[in-house]
Amino acid sequence: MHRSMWGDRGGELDRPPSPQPGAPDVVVVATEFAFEPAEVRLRAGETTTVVLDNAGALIHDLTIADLGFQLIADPGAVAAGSFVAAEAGRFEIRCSIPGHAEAGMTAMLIVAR
Ligand SMILES: [Cu+2]
Repeated sequence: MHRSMWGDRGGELDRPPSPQPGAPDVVVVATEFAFEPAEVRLRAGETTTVVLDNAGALIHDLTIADLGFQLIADPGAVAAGSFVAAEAGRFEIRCSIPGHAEAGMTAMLIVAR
């Protein structure tokens, strides 16, 4: 599957991964400059749908680089996508818009067995 992780923000953005019906939802709210909750817990091997709710005034994304996962939401918009974290571990969640992670837009994904 082709998906640009750090693509050209001025151009057309690629579609996020499709949500899988019936998968549990984790809602993460983005504001300037934080994710709420700051800790997301999942089970390894389960399909999970992550919903990014952008409650801020700027475009934000939710990027889990280690899992090749990214959602992008315009201000006031919601984006959703599903993935399976095959392995247990801790994975950094960041907003990849320049300066946002440094300003506090980071969170932790904790995948348990
Ligand atoms: Cu951001």
